[in-house]
Amino acid sequence: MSVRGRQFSAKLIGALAALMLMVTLLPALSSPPTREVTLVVRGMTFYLESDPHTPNPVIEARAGERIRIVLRNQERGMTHDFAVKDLEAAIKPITWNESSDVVIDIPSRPGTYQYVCRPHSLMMRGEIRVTN
Ligand SMILES: [Cu+2]
Repeated sequence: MSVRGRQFSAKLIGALAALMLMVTLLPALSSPPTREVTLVVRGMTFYLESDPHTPNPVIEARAGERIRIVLRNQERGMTHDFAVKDLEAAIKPITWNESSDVVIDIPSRPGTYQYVCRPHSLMMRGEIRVTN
């Protein structure tokens, strides 16, 4: 192959292509897998989608893991959001039947972090509990 009069071997081009593929794939391979946790809001209360009977549940997380919080607002006429101030994570306010999400990198040390719905933080609050 010839580019601007220079000769490039097929071997070199193959090696460059392989290198570019690695650079593209490396971030996906090196980042931790993301676990999805879905929170549903109804009656001014958070519920885990997997446990619809426990209000404002404790969200269990492992130190260093990456979670995606998916928020689903099932309360007609009310706007809700989600925020974990100490982890600088937030989902903007959403209305009925809307969903949104945020990815949170859980700290590498055990601890407890409060999550809230900011407009209704007195009623809608729970904890993310981080364990090893
Ligand atoms: Cu709310």
